[in-house]
Amino acid sequence: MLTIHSDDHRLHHGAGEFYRGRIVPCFEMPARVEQILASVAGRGLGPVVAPVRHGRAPVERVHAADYVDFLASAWDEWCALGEIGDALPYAWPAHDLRADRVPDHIDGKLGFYSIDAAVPITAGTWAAVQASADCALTGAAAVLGGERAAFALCRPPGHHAGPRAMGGFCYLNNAAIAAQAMRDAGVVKVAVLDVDYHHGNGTQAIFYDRADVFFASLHGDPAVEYPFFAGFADETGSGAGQGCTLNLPLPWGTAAGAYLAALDTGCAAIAAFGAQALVVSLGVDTFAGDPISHFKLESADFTRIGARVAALGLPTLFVMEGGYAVGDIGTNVANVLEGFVH
Ligand code: Q9C
Ligand code: ZN
Repeated sequence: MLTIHSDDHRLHHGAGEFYRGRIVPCFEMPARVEQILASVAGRGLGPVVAPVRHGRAPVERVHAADYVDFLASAWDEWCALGEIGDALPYAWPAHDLRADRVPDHIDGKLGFYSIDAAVPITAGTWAAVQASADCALTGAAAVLGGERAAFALCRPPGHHAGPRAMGGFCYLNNAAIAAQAMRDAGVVKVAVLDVDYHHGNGTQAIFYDRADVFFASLHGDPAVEYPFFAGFADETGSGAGQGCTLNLPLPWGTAAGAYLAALDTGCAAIAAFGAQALVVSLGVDTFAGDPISHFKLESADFTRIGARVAALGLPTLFVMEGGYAVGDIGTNVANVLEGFVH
């Protein structure tokens, strides 16, 4: 299987995030990708290639232009204030506040264009974010060109990023950008299967009212888990997209038995939808050893996930999302890919 990877991910390296009342080192760190790359090479999973630059047009098919402008200029606006730390949001237009105008000040813009504070912007963030989207787009092109499957080793991840907001370590929604590129290349029905531990609120929002892209997600129950405000079972799509969103929230402590049963439900829905291509938002933060998550999958279970996805028989693009047990992340990701191939 082809892997698409760019060293530019290293340009994004946030210093810290809020965790239980303290600022701790970011869980979403460059070492994650280095570990995955080592495992992909060690298992002999196939060639690793650099992404092709695709520019802003395919990005703006799913994100608002003013949001992309914000991401591109945020670091310079932040530095113009003489700041030295990472740019971080701290004020949001929640509930009865004014969400109908974009603030002039960068501190206001950071809140306007985000859903939480887990999105540090550093000097190299925009370059890394673009390279990450290019990995997904290059992977989509490979699958469209006839490859059975490809693995976009994206970092930073993307599935929490909505049409006009960053959040949860995500800036551009790599999986959604890839799915839209498949649609624009003529694939009539595309499915996104999100197996990250967290609900893919951004991907859901992007496709919520559409009948051409099916979104299925298995995740920690948002009643007790980030992102808290999306991912409930009663969110099933709207308008033409009614019935094209499937949320399968699962309780803390979910292990392989219940997880794989839910995965079967998700895969059956994708088959029934009649998808002709598949994008998998591949998070491995469902692992028992993940430091910020509460499922109980073991490394061997990831091989079974890959095998079940392969059984759909669809041209498949894997897009890297979360997973924060850095010592095991390579094994777990390579197990999914190996389970798919074998
Ligand atoms: N500070 C992905 O897995 N909340 N994002 C972290 C600890 C945000 C996870 C709480 C979790 C975002 C792509
Ligand atoms: Zn996650």
